[in-house]
Amino acid sequence: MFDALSDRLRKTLGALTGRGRVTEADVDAAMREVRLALLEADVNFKVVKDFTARVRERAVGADVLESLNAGQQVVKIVNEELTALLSGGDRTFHLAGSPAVVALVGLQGSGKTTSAAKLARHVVKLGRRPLLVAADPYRPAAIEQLKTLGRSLDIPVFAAPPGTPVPEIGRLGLEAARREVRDTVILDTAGRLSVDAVLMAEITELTQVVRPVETLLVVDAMAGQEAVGVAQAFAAAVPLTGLVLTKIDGDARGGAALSISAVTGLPVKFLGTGEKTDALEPFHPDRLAGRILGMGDVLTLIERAQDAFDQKEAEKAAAKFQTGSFTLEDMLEQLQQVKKMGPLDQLVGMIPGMSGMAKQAEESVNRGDLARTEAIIRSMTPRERRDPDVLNASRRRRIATGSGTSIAEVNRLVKQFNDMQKLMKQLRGGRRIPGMIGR
Ligand SMILES: Nc1nc2c(ncn2[C@@H]2O[C@H](COP(=O)(O)OP(=O)(O)OP(=O)(O)O)[C@@H](O)[C@H]2O)c(=O)[nH]1
Ligand SMILES: [Mg+2]
Repeated sequence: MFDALSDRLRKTLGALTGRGRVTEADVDAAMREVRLALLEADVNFKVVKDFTARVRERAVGADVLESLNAGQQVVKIVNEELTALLSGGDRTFHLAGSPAVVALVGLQGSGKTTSAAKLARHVVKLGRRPLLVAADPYRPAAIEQLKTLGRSLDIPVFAAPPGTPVPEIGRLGLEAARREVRDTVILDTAGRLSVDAVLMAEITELTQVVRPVETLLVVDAMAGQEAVGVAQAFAAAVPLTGLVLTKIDGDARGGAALSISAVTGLPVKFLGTGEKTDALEPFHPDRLAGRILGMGDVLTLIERAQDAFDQKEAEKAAAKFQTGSFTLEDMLEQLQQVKKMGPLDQLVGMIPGMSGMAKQAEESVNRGDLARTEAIIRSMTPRERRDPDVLNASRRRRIATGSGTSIAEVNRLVKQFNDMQKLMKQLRGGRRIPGMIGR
């Protein structure tokens, strides 16, 4: 998502930074391009109009245009305003109350049930004991879906007998939470195909009974402009505290999702980035703005790395590197760690100045480069992994066959590894390469 928008904005802004002097006319031309890019990405037209007007006003200010790095300053203003656009409201995820009650509402299929499970997992990480409550009594399959998710996460799910009115389910859910000493209740409510009065009345009544500290509207980021209207209707009927934007991993233009917060004033609290229960990210407007403008997203990258990398293992690997005892076995281990961080093209796209390389990385992934490297190492015996010097022609042929690759590929990997060892030796020799293993 946001790829097309990102491409266009980067091109426009790139032209601006590359220029020695920037005139008011240059700014106007760039803003026309920015406006088109945003409209084409399906951002709400009023939001676009306000946005470009604000950027222009700041950019044509005398001290900007006369400065030596005017182009960069304009880009910085775009970045700041885009961040501000996404920053509406209080983004803190509040968990006050005993139990703290979080209710999820939204249209059918927007991702409520999935997000309920994701949030439950999220609060477990915060050290809490959640209870999931199935407040969608109309479809037995809906209850079953939540139970399955709960089971997979080892989180209890409360469901009331069929026919129980929704507000009563809420009340019973709270009772169950107190009984089972659960400090967080996450309510999964039923969706409708469109906003209707009965649904709104039901949710209003439910929130009056359970008094959620967070009532989050779950919005499918793939939905177009109508999502903005839906959000407004929900906001008018229920005291919403924020938004969860789901399916951010999809390939829709995403502009509508960018508009909802600006139009309703509701903060985006979480992003859903995949179908699995770990695909939930707290929302950081500055990071998303940076990602869209191709400025990378180093903070998210660092967080993911911290999540995926075992600190002890990383230190061990670094130590091995320094003593020159890093083997192919260790390389395989490191490959696993990188894989845990997520798709390589996404990772590369997060590094500033590298988003252009994301495509290359994607191609490399599509060609299966990593997987082939892994297959080659896996086809080696432990001895070969520790000491690639024993790899004669017949061993290499066996490995190529075993891994479904070619002898040329095996040779290339061994050569890469030998080059790396040379580098390790140089490091040991005291010649430090700046920026490598910074310890
Ligand atoms: N790719 C992707 N798929 C998602 C995400 N969130 C939910 N989905 C998928 O969207 C579909 C609907 O999700 P549900 O959680 O069942 O939606 P719901 O709002 O509970 O639906 P109803 O209960 O029928 O109103 C499922 O196939 C989910 O796997 C996400 O962040 N990314
Ligand atoms: Mg559901």
